[in-house]
Amino acid sequence: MHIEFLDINECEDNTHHEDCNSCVNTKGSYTCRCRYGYELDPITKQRCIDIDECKGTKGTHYHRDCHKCINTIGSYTCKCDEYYELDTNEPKCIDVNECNGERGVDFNEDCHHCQNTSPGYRCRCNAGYDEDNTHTEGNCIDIYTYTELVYKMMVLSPSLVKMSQAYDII
Ligand SMILES: [Ca+2]
Ligand SMILES: [Ca+2]
Repeated sequence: MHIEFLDINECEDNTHHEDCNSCVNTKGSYTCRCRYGYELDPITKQRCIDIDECKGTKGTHYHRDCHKCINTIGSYTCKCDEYYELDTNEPKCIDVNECNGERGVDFNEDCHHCQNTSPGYRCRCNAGYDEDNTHTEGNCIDIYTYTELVYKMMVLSPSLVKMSQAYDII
């Protein structure tokens, strides 16, 4: 005896799960094809669920330049470290070019010639200034102010004063 299955086409009837991205009718049932960023629910196989990319491996499931992965429905985004910003095209962190910004706002007021680095920036200074690029944010220091500071330190330190007197500096 041959029994003919009466198949209901849930895809045509629109009785499939609303989270089924693309309905595929099967004999006696249906399944789904899922959009990028979604996967088939392994239990029901009748709906698409968000992939938590952040639970995966950096560089494989989410971008290697994503500092802190934050899962979103259908995708993910990144929280970036200081001196970095989120790229507009990809979920990754890119260096901020502070030098393209405004003096005194995006880079130090005293930075004469800003040069972008990743992270931060360094400074080239005019004559009479010392370049201080030991920190992420470069700076230019007036040599005169610096010399004056050293002189004051010598004056305030008795041993140095004695030493300087011995050498007839003061
Ligand atoms: Ca996701
Ligand atoms: Ca930078």
